[in-house]
Amino acid sequence: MSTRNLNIVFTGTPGVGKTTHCQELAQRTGLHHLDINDVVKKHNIGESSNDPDDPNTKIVDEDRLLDCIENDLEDGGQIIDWHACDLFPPRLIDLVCVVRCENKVLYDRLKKRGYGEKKLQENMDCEIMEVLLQEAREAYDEGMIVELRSESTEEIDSNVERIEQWIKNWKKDHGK
Ligand code: DAT
Repeated sequence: MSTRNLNIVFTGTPGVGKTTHCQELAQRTGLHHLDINDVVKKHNIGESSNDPDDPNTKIVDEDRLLDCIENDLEDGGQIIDWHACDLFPPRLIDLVCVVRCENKVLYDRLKKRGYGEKKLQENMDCEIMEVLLQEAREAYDEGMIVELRSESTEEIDSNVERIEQWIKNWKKDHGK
């Protein structure tokens, strides 16, 4: 059996609430919030897209990204925060949380973030078409995937409590 600590992925369309959940969960459990945006910046592994409507979006070389985080994942104890999930090797992942949000609420959040109309529509389509949920289902066993709704602050609390309990059980089962 693997001796590493557990790793959890939080994935979902931008704006659904991944970072908010990861920060809260890291604070409560002492696990490390591995924000992939920070890794991309730190190691300078994002190429600017050529899209004039979307100059801030970076295209990330996933092989280089994995090289940067592989040791952290091998050690475990990571709460991974990223809008994609299928690049993380299943043998290093214990739970995949797909954060979801109702269309109207998501639209308002992305508008507040200053997204232009095209980027906004692309992300709305991504949520409506359940792109990240499908990606998770194609990459991981169904039993490892949890869908979490994130429209209200009460939902953040109950989601975090639920995952915290899951972590406690995992640790007990793995003698940690
Ligand atoms: P993501 O990391 O998926 O891009 P985020 O955590 O930065 O999303 O959240 C985007 C914004 O929405 C941020 O202002 C916090 C707010 N938010 C997220 N989930 C929420 C919830 N369940 N209740 C209230 N606000 C929420």
